[in-house]
Amino acid sequence: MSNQYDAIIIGAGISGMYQLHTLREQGLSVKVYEAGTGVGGAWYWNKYPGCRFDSESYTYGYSWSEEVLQEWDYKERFAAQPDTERYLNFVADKYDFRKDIQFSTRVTKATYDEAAKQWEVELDDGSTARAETLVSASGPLNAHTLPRIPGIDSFKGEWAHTARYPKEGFGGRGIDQFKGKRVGVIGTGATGVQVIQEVAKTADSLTVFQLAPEWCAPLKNGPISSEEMKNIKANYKTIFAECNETFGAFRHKFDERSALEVSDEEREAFFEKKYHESGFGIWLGNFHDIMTDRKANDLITDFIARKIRSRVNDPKTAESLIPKDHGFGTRRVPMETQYFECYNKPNVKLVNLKWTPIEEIVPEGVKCNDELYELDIIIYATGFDAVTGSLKRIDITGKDGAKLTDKWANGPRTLLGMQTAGFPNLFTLVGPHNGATFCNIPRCIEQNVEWVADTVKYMKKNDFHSIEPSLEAEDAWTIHVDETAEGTLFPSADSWFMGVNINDPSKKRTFMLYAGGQQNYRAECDKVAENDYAGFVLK
Ligand code: NA7
Repeated sequence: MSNQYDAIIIGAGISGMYQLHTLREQGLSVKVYEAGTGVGGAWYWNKYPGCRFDSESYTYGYSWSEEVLQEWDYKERFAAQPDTERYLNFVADKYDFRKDIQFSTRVTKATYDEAAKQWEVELDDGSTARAETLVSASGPLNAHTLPRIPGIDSFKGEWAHTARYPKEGFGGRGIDQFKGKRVGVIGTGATGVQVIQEVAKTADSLTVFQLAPEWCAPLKNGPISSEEMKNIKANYKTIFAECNETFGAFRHKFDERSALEVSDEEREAFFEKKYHESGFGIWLGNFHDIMTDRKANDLITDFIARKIRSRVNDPKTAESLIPKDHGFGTRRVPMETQYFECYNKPNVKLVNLKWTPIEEIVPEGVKCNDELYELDIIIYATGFDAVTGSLKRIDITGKDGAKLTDKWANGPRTLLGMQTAGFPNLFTLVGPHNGATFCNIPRCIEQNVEWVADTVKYMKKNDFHSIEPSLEAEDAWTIHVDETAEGTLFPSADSWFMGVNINDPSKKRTFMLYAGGQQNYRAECDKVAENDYAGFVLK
């Protein structure tokens, strides 16, 4: 059979490309199937204006290639999407990844053949392929969701979800795409915030439809000088080693002091300093207990609320922009650049959907219960079926005809977020309950990929052809994951961290990530491997 490989990888993003590299290095035959026409995953699909990192650029790239580290220059502290897509293409070219990637091909079905100990995947062109090892590298934020609002298709203007945004902008108009246009943006998460800031610059009018505000904080982007870049290149080893030691694999490290033990003046000065630093420092470099202690969290929450009030001229609009139902950092913190100041511009209007919900999309625009907003363009920044969505969209059948969607109907169950019992040889990179889900993602992707590569090597060396978690070990990990969440304030907020998606009410509210710290997760994975894959059943 010609479509027979040692390993099949689903997705050619950051994780899929590196997994291809590591398995190919072992002399295995590997095939990657990718739905897009190019490499990059999230950085291929999310072409909306304003899309950029919230991670420091130089901490985001691959660390495994000294050549790439030395050859690639970051121009901005937080690189924009086109740069990152270029970077990933540069790596793909350098390592000749494309020869093993089949583009414009979606895996629709994956079935485990227990007798042959092989996965058979079905592709959207009707063909099939088989391999002993199946690696899902399909990304935690890939299955985008449109709102459940009637009439989306009836709109006679231009529209797109941010994750399927037209490459050259609407109508191929590039930077002029919003000139003279009435634009509506629905959704104000990390993506909505980035897109709103850009559209506000040139649109004739921008109407923002906000269901729930977020606790946004300044990104403080800026150029990286050639001198700085030289310095970064000389210090990559230290930089990555530092990242590997912290909770989220950023250079930001929680302050060892409690927010409650310092004086009011000291605390205010510290918050102020963090607010003006670049990146996630205000969140992940703050007092250690802002994410675990309600009282400590109230203090930073109050600080950020005061900042929003000071930046928005109209007090009623400011109140609409201040979250009332969750504390700072309990949902993903969007990083912004003059976001709140957008609402001081005469061409920008905020519609609070809590007061005036959308009834339907009509040919002319968005109809709320009090008013019809006539629009030329609608941008849906309404997020994703996070973490499990891209796996759910593949019809995955394991041993004894068991469906993955049935197994995870009440929430994911995994061991290390890498595998789930009953689905041997299926590895889920950045899967649910995996340390890579709350992480400066490429740092943890590398850990995930290397762990899988080492596991495959171990199996080959010991002549094993099947690996899956024991049910006991899987139960213990699932309990442990929930305990990591209970130690934080994450469960106090509805968010995609908690599996909440108002556009998919069937999704169970349950913790989807791993909140024990990536450095501890890394240690757990190492321990399991060192103990001959304790908790896994090898045959
Ligand atoms: P998010 O963070 O899931 O945000 C989606 C936004 O869209 C959020 O404000 C939602 O409000 C809003 N939304 C969702 N459905 C609707 C409907 N039906 N009507 C109005 N508004 C809606 O996705 P992002 O793309 O911003 O970010 C995802 C991650 O990508 C981000 O965390 C980064 O890590 C990268 P809600 O919050 O549900 O009240």
